[in-house]
Amino acid sequence: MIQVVGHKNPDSDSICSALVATELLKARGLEAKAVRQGELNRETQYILEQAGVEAPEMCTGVAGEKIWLVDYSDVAQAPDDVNEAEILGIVDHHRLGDIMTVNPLEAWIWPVGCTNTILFNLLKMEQVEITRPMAILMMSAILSDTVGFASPTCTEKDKEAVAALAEYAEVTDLDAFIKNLLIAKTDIEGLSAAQLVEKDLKEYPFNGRQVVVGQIELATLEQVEGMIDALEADLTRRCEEEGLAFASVMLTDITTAQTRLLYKGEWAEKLVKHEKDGMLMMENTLSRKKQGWPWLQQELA
Ligand SMILES: [Mn+2]
Repeated sequence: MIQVVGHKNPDSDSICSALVATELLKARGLEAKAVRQGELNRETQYILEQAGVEAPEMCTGVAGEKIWLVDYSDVAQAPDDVNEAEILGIVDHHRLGDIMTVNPLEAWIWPVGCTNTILFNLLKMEQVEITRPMAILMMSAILSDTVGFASPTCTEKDKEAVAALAEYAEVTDLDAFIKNLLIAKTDIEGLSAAQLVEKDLKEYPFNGRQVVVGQIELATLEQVEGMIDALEADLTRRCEEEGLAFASVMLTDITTAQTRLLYKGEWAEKLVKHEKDGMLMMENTLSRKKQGWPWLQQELA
């Protein structure tokens, strides 16, 4: 049995790509199951409901198992016992991480907007039947990762995939489909500061230390207006408890591509010069991968 496992703190792409990659492996005649490393966010719950698909089961460890990784290739985002697993495959659209394998593996790493775009192309290439639920999973994940095609990570391949998948999914009004998805994506009602920071938090090793960069996608920055102090306090707490050199969270208005960065830690002083009126605003910044994190690496170096 091959376990297909997305990254820690799973987003919609990570969950949907685990489910779809499992179908690809099954179509090859292999036994496979999708697993997840954490709770589903609201957007993912909404997508699974639309598709009528069960969530992957919780991953309880991969030691001694054969696994595929989807949507990452970093040890920090893998199950803690990944070094005791046999990695057979990777499907990803991030920079190449630090995973090592013992045996040759199948790796599909493309610079596109979403792991599901790669999977869609693999399914086509291998002439695997694309069911309506699979199509909904894939197109939702692509629209989520590319923020409805607005992200600079979006490529022609992502657009082509969604256009084709909309037919399999029998979606006739794509604008309404995107709107409903983005409403689910930006729903943060009732979440605590700690839950918000945790929502989409990624850890990176950098210059011998650990840093974290979270992102909260919003319909307007006003959604978190009353929570700035609590969010900053949570970043400070994480630095103290986990020995991080830097903890940050991007507050991104996905309708205007304006991002406010909250940040704490020993290295925070390196960024103060970019503040205006006590705020660090990143204009035209939607993507952590292509914009936020590359800029931070340059500033923190
Ligand atoms: Mn992704």
